[in-house]
Amino acid sequence: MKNILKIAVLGVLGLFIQSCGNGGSSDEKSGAITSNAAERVYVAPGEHDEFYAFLSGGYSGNLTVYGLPSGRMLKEIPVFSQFATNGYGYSEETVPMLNTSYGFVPWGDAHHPDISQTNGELDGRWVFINENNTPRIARISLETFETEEIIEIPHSAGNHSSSFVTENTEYVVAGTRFSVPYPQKDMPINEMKGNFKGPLTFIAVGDDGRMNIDFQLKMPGFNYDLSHPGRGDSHGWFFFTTYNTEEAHTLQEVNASQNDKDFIAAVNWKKIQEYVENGGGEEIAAEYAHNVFDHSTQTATSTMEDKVLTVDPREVEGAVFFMPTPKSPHGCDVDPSGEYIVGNGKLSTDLTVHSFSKMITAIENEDYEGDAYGIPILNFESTLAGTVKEGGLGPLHTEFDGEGNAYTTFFISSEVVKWKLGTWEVLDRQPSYYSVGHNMIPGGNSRKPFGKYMISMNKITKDRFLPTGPELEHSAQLYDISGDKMELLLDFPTHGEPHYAAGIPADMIKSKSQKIYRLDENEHEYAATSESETKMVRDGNEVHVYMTTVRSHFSPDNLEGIKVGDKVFFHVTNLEQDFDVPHGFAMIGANTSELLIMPGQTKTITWEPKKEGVWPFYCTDFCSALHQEMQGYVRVSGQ
Ligand code: CUK
Ligand code: CUA
Repeated sequence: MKNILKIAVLGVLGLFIQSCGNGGSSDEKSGAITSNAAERVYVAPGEHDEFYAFLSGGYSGNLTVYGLPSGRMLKEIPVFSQFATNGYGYSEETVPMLNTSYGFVPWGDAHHPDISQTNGELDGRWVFINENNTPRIARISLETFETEEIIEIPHSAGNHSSSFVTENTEYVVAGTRFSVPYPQKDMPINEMKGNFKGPLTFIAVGDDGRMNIDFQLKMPGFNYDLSHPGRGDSHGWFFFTTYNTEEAHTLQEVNASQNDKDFIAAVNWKKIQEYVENGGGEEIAAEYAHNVFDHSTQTATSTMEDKVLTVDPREVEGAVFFMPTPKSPHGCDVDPSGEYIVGNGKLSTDLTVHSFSKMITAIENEDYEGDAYGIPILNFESTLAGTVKEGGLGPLHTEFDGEGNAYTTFFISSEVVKWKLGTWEVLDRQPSYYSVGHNMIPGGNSRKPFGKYMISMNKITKDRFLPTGPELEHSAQLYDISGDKMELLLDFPTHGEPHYAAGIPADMIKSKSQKIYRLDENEHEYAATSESETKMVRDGNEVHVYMTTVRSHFSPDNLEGIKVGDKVFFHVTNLEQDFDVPHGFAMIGANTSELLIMPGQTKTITWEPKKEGVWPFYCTDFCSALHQEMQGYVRVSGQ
């Protein structure tokens, strides 16, 4: 019976996807646009947006920065992928950022950005973001808008229920989506049940932002999909949605969802922290890279770590509980008060909301319905705060406006539904174009949401923009949520596949944004901080060129004495100290990218000349009226 229902749901999904491209009348297609929508998203030339929005780039591996309400893209920040625009992941300084225990991995799948918090409110210091494929967490500075640190997550696979932070950024958390042998080993796949684990990793964040893995919780072999921190009274807890609690080794529809309910795992991390501080846990071997970008030397270093502390949740009493939650929950969202934990059961029409205070009472009363995994399973009714009925079909994610309302996305019925916390009554629903994944309200995952705007990040674009062949950018939509009803104001294209996003008032960052690197603070090993320091140094077949660039010449600009078979390092320092005057450097036939060197910065690219001759290089960024004069030659002689 249950499987028939499920097939029906999937049937609806299939029909929906077929129908959404067929358009209908253009009125239906555009949705109800408010008459003065244009004015409300218009940011006059020279004016600035009110909010920054950081959208994950999905399979682009990066993070894109937009202004709201205009929807203008301001920047793409390279994180997990090589980025030819500025040489990230190509330049010698940044190659170590992409080092992993699997070697150099030049690509990633970025899902969930989260801004650092103090007392549960956004503090604008850093954005964290997870890499799903080769498990990693990155930290991006909101002063320089550059990736400062990447830590690999050992023994994890599909780092998806990440990278959310606790109320004072004590931890950034990384949960595994795929359960795996723990530690990895060669074994039959169909013996997975009971033998695979789903490690949840708690990474401590220092005052300077530096990340270090504190402990890894060895959870049963479920899929851990998403997570949210507790806040307010529930600070000290972390909540994770799970699916495939059957531990089926094939997730073909029927196998994976036999259980009517999976769980939200409630983890009392303070208790585990205490346990670990008192010597609890077991150190096990773990190979993982920890990559840090140093701003004074402007160079990244990669260190390979070799162990991790693992904690068996069954050994720490009162640390982990399961709350049964229907229909393979996806998003796990905690409201600003910390009282409500929303499980978005993606194969359901209803939303299940748990109560934190009821959970505590249930734990005190030992109101359990089982402990099949050695972990207490709380009675479903005992933690249930309420159910949002007829929300829609296929709920995925929920955000909050700080006014007692929640906004849930429904993928299958392609809409955003506004409902009231406490009464569970549906207040409004607006279609999305089409099939929305996450939504985001600035501060919507904190104690203090800023409200005003919500964006939906949609999985299917179809007819929203001019056709650009088979491949389209995903569409995002901006809604005004300041009134009773959500008002659709704007469509805008995004980059890659944005999953989640994080938004923050521009004022909280703008004043802190660092504008240039100071030349007198440049401690790069190969910097030439004036033209008098430029030189060419040979060491065997390696040649180091200490080069400077300033409007409108390179120094030195002509190089001789280089041979076929040499490896040439161009260390280029930009002597400019004016804001927004970069220079570029590109070498004919180089099998890396160009460099984009910001004022005061030094960057390095290598070149291995293959052919004799006289070969040009030039500046790629149109930097002055004499930009076209910024060029030079390298004479390459035979061996
Ligand atoms: S997931 Cu993409 S729509 Cu990675 Cu947060 Cu739900
Ligand atoms: Cu320097 Cu163009």
